[in-house]
Amino acid sequence: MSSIQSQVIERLKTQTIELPSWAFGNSGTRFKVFGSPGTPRDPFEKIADAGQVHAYTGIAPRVSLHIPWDLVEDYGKLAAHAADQGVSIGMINANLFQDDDYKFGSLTHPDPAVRAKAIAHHAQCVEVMHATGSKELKLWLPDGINYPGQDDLRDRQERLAESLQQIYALLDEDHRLVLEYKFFEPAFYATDIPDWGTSLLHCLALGERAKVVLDTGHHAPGTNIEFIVVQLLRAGRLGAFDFNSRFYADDDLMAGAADPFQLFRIMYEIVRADALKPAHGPGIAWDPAGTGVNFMLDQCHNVEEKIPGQIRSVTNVQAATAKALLVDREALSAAQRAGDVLGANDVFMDAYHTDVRPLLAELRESMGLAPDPMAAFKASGYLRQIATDRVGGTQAGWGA
Ligand code: PSV
Ligand code: MN
Repeated sequence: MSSIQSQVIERLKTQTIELPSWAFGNSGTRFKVFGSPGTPRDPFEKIADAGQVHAYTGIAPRVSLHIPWDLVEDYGKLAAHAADQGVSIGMINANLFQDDDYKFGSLTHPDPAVRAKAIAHHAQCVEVMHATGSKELKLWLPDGINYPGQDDLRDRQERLAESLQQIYALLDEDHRLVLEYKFFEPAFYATDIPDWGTSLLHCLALGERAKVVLDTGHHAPGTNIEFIVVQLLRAGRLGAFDFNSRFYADDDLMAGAADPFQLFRIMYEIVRADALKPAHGPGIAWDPAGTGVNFMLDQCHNVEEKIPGQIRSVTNVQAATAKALLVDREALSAAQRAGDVLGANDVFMDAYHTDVRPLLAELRESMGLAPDPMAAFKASGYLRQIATDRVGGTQAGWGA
């Protein structure tokens, strides 16, 4: 093993990826949601499944909750259960997209009573943060309009700014607000936070504990996402990723499945900016105003097995990171300075074409893990066990 490879292994040991609780429930398209044997019936079972992903990959120690999908009576009990499973509660995601009152918007709604209701929902999320020790509140709005003239574009921005200020004021000093953007859907003509620029402007107006969330599926085809990563890192405002893959729109497929090269290019910019160090973790001082990024997955497993789907996504992000760390930065910058276009591209592509599987196996063995997490999980019998144990009740799904 070369000294570069050993350095890469040491860097990879510090990486963490946060899992979405909803990845473990059933999901689908507007055509059909398929059930599957062993699907969790409640947040406790979702967290148990997330614990398996961490147990086999060693780098997925947090689970993000979505409220009200993950409503429970006693969040102290849920946090203690998470600790028993070897994980902790990560971000709290607000839900502004499944209530009849939000037909014409939530934080941008023309009716102040509806806006007040949407703001109050965030107060409920902050209570969950207090009970679970979560430090990050994540917002994504479905708000927008379908027809020109349907509502006033500028007024909607003013209402949004005012609502966001009220939500920001609900947070403690050690809390962070992260604001996600999406270019379309469910609104089609104009979305109220369609892009990183709009999200960033609102975050800048709020204060230094407000950061942007970049969901890789929320861009038009062909968008250079790594360029956005560069800009947000320069501004110190990249709060989190929602990693997933897309072929067409917001497909929410496994990260790195559709375009592993794009994932590599994104992770290269992270490594280039020295932003791999996780925002949270043992020995890391949490700084809500700091530049730490939360690397999260936001995915749905509609036809594939869910726990293996999460394991595959985590290891895909890890493999892309390993390749990004292998880029010979000195050789790259020498070629760039010399104007050696193909030479620079070669250095970059060399790292991408490296087979990092042996290095990752070595990393896992050094962490006391099986070299092949997927094979080890499948051999464990957990899937058979949950299919036998979780009989009766209602399987959790998109919306519960
Ligand atoms: C919206 O499409 C989104 O990406 C947001 O992050 C939501 O909270 C999540 O999906 C829920 O599936
Ligand atoms: Mn998302």
